[in-house]
Amino acid sequence: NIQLHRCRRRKLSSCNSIESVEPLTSPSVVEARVLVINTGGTIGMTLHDNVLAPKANAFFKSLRKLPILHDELYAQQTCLYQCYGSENSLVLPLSKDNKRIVYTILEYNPLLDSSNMTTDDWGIIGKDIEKNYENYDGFVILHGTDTMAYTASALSFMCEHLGKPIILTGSQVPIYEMRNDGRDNLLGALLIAGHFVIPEVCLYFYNKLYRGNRSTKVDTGSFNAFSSPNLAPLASAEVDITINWDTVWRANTTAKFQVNTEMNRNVGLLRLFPGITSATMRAFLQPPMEGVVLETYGSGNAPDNQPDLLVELKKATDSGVIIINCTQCLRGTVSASYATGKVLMDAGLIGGGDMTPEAALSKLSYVLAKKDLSLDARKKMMAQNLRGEMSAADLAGAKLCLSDSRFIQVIAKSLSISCKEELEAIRDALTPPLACAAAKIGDIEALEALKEMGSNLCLGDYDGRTPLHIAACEGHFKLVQYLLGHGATVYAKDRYGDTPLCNAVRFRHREVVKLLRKTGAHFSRDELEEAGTELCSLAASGDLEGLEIWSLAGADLNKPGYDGQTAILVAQAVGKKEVVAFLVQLMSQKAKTVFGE
Ligand code: ASN
Repeated sequence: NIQLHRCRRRKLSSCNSIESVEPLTSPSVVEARVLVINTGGTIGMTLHDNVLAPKANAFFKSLRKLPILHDELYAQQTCLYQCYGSENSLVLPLSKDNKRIVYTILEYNPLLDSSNMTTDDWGIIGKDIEKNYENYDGFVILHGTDTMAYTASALSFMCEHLGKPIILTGSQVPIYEMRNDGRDNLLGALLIAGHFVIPEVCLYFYNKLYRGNRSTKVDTGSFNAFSSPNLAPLASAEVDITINWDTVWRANTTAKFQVNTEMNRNVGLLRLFPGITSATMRAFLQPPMEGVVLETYGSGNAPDNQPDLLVELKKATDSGVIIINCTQCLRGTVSASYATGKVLMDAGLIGGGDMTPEAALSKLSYVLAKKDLSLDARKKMMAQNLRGEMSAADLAGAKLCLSDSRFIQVIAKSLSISCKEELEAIRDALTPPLACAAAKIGDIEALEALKEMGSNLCLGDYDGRTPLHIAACEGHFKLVQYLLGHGATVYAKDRYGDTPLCNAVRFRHREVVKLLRKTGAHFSRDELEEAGTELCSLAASGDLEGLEIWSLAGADLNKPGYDGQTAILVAQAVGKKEVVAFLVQLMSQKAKTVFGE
């Protein structure tokens, strides 16, 4: 078992005394890594002079003493501190799915009450995620609740082509108090980030996982402080954690993850109120204002009997200010169904659909920072659904109904099933293995038919192997491309901890390896560590093709094996001159690409 080997290797290589290593409790334990970025918020606050304020350097020490958030025995057995000691790492108790979540805490200085957060702080979080992206399976951001929905929305736009979960959480009561919601919130966020490849910026609070740019703070005094009024939660943590996979947003691209921290600060939120004067409106829309979210009444309405107000709006849009029409109501969408709504469209406002004001504002800030786009292109972008922040226009009728599928109909009939929920249950049980079978033979049409039925092509079979794993094994380049274009994730791990990239390398499909790498696939820290031994053995046997594939997959050709020898030294020792020459050539090619970038 590869994972067992990995765990053992970490134990043996990192402990000073091998005798001190106790046997592993279970050979099938898989470790996931999560980076926790602690930005501040109530979760880590204590009382000073009768008011709550963040307390520095206390969080890690306090979690270390909490058995539900840290298993000290496992940490000792696996020499966790020797491996990651300097990084403030902890490990959760074994999960129901036999996983260990090792998490590392990166604490910001100073810790902030989220009321003090600015656009710059969003950029710092984004850059830290980008820097650490390849070393972790998921990210948890501890954050104050007051502006959490703004940060979640902003990060959802800043993080382009995201493939891993980023989950913001915090609490209403500090984790240091006896009765608090911080422990549950942190635990739930860690479990979801470590177990599920949900490629979204999310917000986890009070047993629910929300899409970050759909959420809003609705309660100052309840543990149930957040709501996602226009989109059902992505997951609920009840007796079991249930993911609503049909709702999960997917990037559908073969582009690599990147963080774009350029944000335009000349944006604002204005809430209409009865009696607002044109002077107030004019003052608000003055330069340097470039983008405004106007919070209107009901389904996007404003007074149509105050022409001076509408004149101010029209003047601003004519001069290039983008104004988005969002509703003041907690739930629902704007539509031009009233005369009082139509006047705003005539004044050049763009309908914000069912976006939250937080999402609309951060989207404006992100879109307005795209200096190379024309005003029209920016306006168009504002009306588009970029990250699942707004519901698509009514697609009713465009999507094939589940019961339209002949195949599902036949099965439903033979099992005497007719209701929607049972049909969906059958679909969800049957389609993952069918999709894997289609991937095996490279049948894109079959996958398309499954997709039309509403199947999720990212789900794995009984071994957690997804269609992308299978296509990567078989080297079906076109199919890999199709799957990546339809939301498949390169970060899916099967029960052995293997990703599609590991599979493509193993079966030596050069082009597939290149495509997966282009999409952002990478070896884990452990796999990169172990690559040295594999490279030495390939060098010893003169396997040039193998060496090339490992190099393409991102392995460092200078990485020493378990005995400190590198592939080139091994090749020299066994007299394989052609291998030495080949390795030298590969290394110089790699150096050129690095410098060329
Ligand atoms: N004022 C706090 C903050 O946003 C509120 C909280 O975290 N519950 O930082």
